[in-house]
Amino acid sequence: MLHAVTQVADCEGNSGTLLRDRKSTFTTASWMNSSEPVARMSLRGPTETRLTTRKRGSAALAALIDPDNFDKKHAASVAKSVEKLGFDCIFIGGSTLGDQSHLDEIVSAVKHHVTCPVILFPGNITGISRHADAILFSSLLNSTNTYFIVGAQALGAIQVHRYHLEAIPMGYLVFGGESTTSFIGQVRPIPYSKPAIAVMYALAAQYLGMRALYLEAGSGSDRPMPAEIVKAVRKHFQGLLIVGGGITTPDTATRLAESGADLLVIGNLLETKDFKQKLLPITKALRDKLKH
Ligand code: 1GP
Repeated sequence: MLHAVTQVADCEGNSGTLLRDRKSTFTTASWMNSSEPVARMSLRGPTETRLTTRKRGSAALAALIDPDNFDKKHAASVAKSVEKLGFDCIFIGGSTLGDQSHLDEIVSAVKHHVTCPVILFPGNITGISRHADAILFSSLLNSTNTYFIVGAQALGAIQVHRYHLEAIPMGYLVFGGESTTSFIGQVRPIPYSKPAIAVMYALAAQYLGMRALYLEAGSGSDRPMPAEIVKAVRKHFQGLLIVGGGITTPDTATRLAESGADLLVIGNLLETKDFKQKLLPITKALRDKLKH
């Protein structure tokens, strides 16, 4: 077939190629023209490997920093403190984040103060920063809006590709209807009384190739994830099982770890004045469990 090839430039002055034939016009964007090798997604990257190869027996801990509630100095100091307390990684993200330059500042500041992985936990395409070690490339599986299942992901994929970010494919399941995540993500919440529905979604995530699954009770929830749900999902999902929302006590943390969670996420507590005193018994309880 005969094509007329035309060089075009986008608004940043990067050139691309237009291929024309009688019936249709094909365009390639400038970001597609890189000759650098692309990471093979069938292989785990270094951050995912680090999270998945740690000693079993207890859950690891992730500290979630919501850029909307921190400036860079505060974020860096909290991240440094939680790493000292024994946290295994820092998540950075939020449901309402709009300012990407602020996110960049926070991620860079945190990266300079910790040695553990700094992982993006985006609620939308604004949650991507080139300075992170990896991104939870998540699909909000029980959203009613395809934008949160695959639309935002298609748009965000351009930047993930451009920045060579390590992508960790993850299914995201939201329980309870009271959280900001649930409202913004237009979620049809999974009822706590129906572990079978959670398992259905977990299996779907697994068969779709997702290597991580996040069970979300909602930030600040007064009803953290029930042990029954975590146990049922653990029995069926083989990948990295992340649980978060409303974890504020050593009892809740150990109950979720004993139920099979691999990684527990704590966010709200970091925003309180005496967060170190509140976190210490949680890290201690999980460490003690590891010894037994
Ligand atoms: C929210 O699961 C996380 O996405 C953390 O929840 O803020 O309640 O700790 P908390």
